[in-house]
Amino acid sequence: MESPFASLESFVTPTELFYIRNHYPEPSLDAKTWKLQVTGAVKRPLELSLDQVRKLKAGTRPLTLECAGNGRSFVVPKVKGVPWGRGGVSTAEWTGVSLAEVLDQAEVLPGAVDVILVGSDAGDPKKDGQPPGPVPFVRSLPLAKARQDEVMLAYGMNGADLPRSHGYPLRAVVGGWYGMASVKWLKRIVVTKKPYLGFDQTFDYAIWTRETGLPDLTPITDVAIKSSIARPTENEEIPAGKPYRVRGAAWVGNSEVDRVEISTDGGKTWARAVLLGKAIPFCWRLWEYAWTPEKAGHYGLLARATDGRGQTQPLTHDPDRRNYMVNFLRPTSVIVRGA
Ligand SMILES: Nc1nc2c(c(=O)[nH]1)N[C@H]1C(S)=C(S)[C@@H](COP(=O)(O)O)O[C@H]1N2
Ligand SMILES: [Mo]
Repeated sequence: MESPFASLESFVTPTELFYIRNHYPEPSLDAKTWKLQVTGAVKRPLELSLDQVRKLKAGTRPLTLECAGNGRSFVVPKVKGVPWGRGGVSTAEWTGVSLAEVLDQAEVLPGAVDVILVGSDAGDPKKDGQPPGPVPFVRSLPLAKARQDEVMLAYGMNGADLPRSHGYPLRAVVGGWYGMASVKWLKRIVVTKKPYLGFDQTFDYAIWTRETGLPDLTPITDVAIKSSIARPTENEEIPAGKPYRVRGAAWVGNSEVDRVEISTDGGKTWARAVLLGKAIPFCWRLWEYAWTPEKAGHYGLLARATDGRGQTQPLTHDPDRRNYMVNFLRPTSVIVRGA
């Protein structure tokens, strides 16, 4: 389910409007009997009830999640997968413990490299390369990322218990990474001494990189810099000669949004949008731009974000990214009507 990106008004997405991406039927878990197991390369394997998780050092912070397929329907030529428009991105206030805290409780052994997050859901992905039998939804993080404070195990969302569709009773929220790493309905954490190569980070949710010049299959991790226009919407009609509030959001994984620029002439000239509020790590930044179109006609509006490292959005979709990480500049068509 997409979030209605066009109605984006607030920094925090109301829970009922937060996008939902499920691969398999939602498991219905009973918090009274549910347990989180922590096993593998740890000194003290754990089995924690929800109450025990809640007793660990808690925190609340906002984090933005974007599905790796967000914007996929804009890719030309068409690619396979859920045809997301703009609404595969949302922000919530998450309450829970840091994954680092749980790993510390279990005492990770020397030589550990990967932390596997196992969901309670499983099914038939109907994709090439899948292992036989029901495939569980699983994703691993390298130990270094798992220990960052933006990686949480959350039981609360926007001040209430996590709803079932968002992973009740406990989910991972991996700030800065695309949504596939934020495993919902978490049941087991396995620490390993060799990198995990599960279906959801090899056949699925992987791209081609070419650091050596050779195509090298690489699990998707950090969110690429992106700006998205909420208003005007595609083919919206607006009057000439009056100020119009162009608005949207911009976000990036492992950096911060430095600036957002708007072009109303197909990229010939650019003007700075105003970044609203303050920068919050691993969260989107809302922006707006006052535009007074003088002449009637058809316009293509572009919003381009640049991050703190100078990375900006590409002009076209890189086929090495397959059907993921869609952040190329794509104009929103606007019809300006004369007075
Ligand atoms: N167990 C489990 N976790 C999951 C998924 C899933 O299907 N099963 N989908 C992932 C994907 S691809 C995304 S984008 C996010 C979406 O989280 P949301 O549904 O709370 O927005 O959850 C991730 N975690
Ligand atoms: Mo996703």
